[in-house]
Amino acid sequence: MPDVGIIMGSDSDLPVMKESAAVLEQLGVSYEMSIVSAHRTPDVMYRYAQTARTRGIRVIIAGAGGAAHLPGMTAALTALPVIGVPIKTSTLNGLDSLYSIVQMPAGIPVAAVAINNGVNAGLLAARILSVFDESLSGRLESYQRDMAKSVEYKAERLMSRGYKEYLS
Ligand code: RP5
Repeated sequence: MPDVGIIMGSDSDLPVMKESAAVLEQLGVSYEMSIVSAHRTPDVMYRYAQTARTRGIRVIIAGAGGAAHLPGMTAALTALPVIGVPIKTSTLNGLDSLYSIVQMPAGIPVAAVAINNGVNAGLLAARILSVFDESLSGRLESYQRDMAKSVEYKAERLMSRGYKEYLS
């Protein structure tokens, strides 16, 4: 059974949510992906959240846009950690999604990442799982080291070549 359940309100969220899947794949973390809408398929959301733990899921990533109730409602229906991804909307730029996800009432926590930041949702899920998994923790540390190296490489290039050549 996969460790992470990635759900989203619509297939229109997939371009963002695939980034969670991609980083989990890179880190060797198993996941499943599905479309579960709090408004269009509320029964499916109930079933998904209430059976997630017994199916072996340990962390849920839920992406939603607009009146983004999926992460909060999922967190209300399970005690598993839920990470919400606010999807950028065309009308309110994703602020609606962000506020819907982040303004949870006391008692029902949802971790919220930045608007459209599917990568960080995947990384946070992996970090949660790594608390009891030394090998995964090592892979996360190596991910961070690689990231630092790539920034250092860019800094050296910018310093040695100047900004005009760097940008050309
Ligand atoms: C939300 O409504 C979804 O998460 C999506 O971000 C938004 C729009 O959905 P579609 O109309 O594109 O299916 O439930």
